[in-house]
Amino acid sequence: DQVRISRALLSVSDKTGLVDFARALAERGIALVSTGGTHRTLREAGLPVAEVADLTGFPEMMDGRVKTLHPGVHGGLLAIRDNPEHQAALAAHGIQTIDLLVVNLYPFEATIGADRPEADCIENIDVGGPAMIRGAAKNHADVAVVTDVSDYAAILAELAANQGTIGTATRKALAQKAFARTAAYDAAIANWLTGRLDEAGPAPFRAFGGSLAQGLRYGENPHQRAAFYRTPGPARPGVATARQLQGKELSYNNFNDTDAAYECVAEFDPARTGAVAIVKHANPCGVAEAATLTEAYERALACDPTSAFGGIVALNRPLDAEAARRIVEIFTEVIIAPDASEEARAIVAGKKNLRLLLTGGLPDPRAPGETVRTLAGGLLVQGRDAATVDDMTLTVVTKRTPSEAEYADLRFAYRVAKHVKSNAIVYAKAGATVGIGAGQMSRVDSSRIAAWKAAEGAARLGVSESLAKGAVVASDAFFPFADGLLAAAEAGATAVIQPGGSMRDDAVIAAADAAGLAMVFTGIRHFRH
Ligand code: 93A
Repeated sequence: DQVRISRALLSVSDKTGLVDFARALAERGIALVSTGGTHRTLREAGLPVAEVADLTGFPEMMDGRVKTLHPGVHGGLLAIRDNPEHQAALAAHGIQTIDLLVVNLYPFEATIGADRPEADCIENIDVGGPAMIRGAAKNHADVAVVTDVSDYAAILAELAANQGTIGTATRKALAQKAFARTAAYDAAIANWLTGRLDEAGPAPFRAFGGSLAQGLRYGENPHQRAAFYRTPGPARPGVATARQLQGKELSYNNFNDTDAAYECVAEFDPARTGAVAIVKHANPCGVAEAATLTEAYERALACDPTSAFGGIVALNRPLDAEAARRIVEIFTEVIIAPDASEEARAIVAGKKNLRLLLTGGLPDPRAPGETVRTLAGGLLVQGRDAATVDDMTLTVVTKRTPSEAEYADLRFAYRVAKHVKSNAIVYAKAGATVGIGAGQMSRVDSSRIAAWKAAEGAARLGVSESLAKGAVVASDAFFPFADGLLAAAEAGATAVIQPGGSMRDDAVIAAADAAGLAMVFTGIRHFRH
C-alpha cells in the first residue's frame, strides 16, 4: 500500500540538509508545518511553511517545553485514515492529518558528552519529539517517519519514483528505526541519571540499559567497583531471579560463578536424571548425573575435591535432605537449586554463611537470548549458545562405533564441555567427569591437564589405573593435530566426541583408528571464552 504525502511536519534540532529537503518537498506540493527554530530556518530560506501553533491554537510555551504536545498534532499523526470514527474526530476538532514526520531530537547525548551543567542536560531531554516519533511510528500504516538526516535523499527518491507516495516496506523500516532511536535516547538518559544518582552514593556506575538491582561491595577484585543490573524483559530462571534464603549478600564473583554453575546443570533434564555441577572460577570442577542428587554430588565432588572447596554447587532438582547433609560437610559458598525440601532448608540453616538460592525453575538451555561483553569502546553481542548435543547429529568417523555406554558418556561429556572455558577437554565415565582441562591456550595442554587430573583422582582413591582408563573424552572444538587426541588415548580414553572440521581431520581419524578409539563428530563447536 502506498501512502500519499500531502502534509509534512518538520521539527529538527540538527538542521543539516533541512532546507534542501524541505524545498524538494514543497516543490512536490507538500504542505509544510514546523516548530519555532525549524520554522524560522525554512522561512529565511523563503519556503512556504506554517507554524505548529496554527495546528494547536497554542503558542509554544515554557521555553519550548510545550510546543507540539497537543491533540492538534498527535491526532493528525495517530488517526487511522480508513476509520470513520477517527475521521469524524478529525473533522469535529478541525485536525489536519500529517503524512510525513521529520524529527531529530534535542542533542541530549552531545550535551552530556560535552560535560555541560546538569540543568543544560535536563533541558536537552526531548519530550515532544519522541512522543511524535512514537505516534508516527505506531501509525506507520498511514504515516512515514524520518528520524535520520541521512534518509532524506532516499525519501525524495522514493517520492519521485512513486508519484509522491511512500511504500509500506519503507514506512515499516522507518518505524523500526524510529523506535530504535527513541529506545537508545531513553537508555542514554537513564544511564546518565544512574551516574548522577551514584555520585551521591558510594560508587559511580555506568551500565548499558537495564535497572540497577544491587550495588556490590566490589568487582572481581577489591579495587574494582561493581553492581548487578537486571535486564528488562522476561528473565531466565537463575541467580538473577533466585530467592536467597540465607547467607551473606552475593559477591560479584559469586554471581558470575553461580550463573555458570546453574547454566551448566540446567543442561540436564530433571525428568531424566538428577545432576550436580560444582563450579570454581566460572568453570566446572566436577559434574555428574545419577538417580539421586546425593550420588551425583558425591561423584561430582570426587572429580576434583581440592578445587571444589569453597565452590558453587548447582542442582537440577529440588535439594533433598540427604544431599543437603552431604553438601554442608564441605565448605561451599553457594547452593543453587530449583527448590528445597523443608528438611533440606533446615539442614542448610545450620551453616549460617552458606547461601541457599532457590529459583523456582531451570533455565531452558535451548532458549534464545543474547550475551554481551564489553571491549574498549564497544560491546560485543551474540546469541547465547543454545545448541545442545541432544539436537546434534553424531557421525561416527572411525572404524569402531561407540558402545551404548560410550554414547551416553560422550553426550554427557559434550554437555559439560559446552560450559568449560576453551580450550575445553572433558573426560567422563559412567555419567561423571573424571578430569577437566579448562582455559588453556593450546588444546594439547588442556588434554594434558585433564589427563593429569584423572591420574590424580586415581592416586587419591588409591587405585593403580588412571580414572581416564575406559573413559570418553570431549573436546569443545576440533583437534587441529593428532597430538591432543593421542594424549587422550595414552591416558586410556576409549571414545572421543568433537565437532570435527579440521583441515587435518583425516590424520586425526587415522590416529584414532590406529589407537582403537571410537570417535564421533557433532558438527557444532562449543567455544566459550
Ligand atoms: O521541549 S520539547 O520536549 N517539547 C515539545 O513539545 C517538542 N516538540 C518538538 N521538545 C519538542 N520538540 C523538539 O524540538 C524536536 O524533537 C526537535 O528536536 C526540536 C526542534 O525545535 P525547533 O524547531 O524550535 O528548533
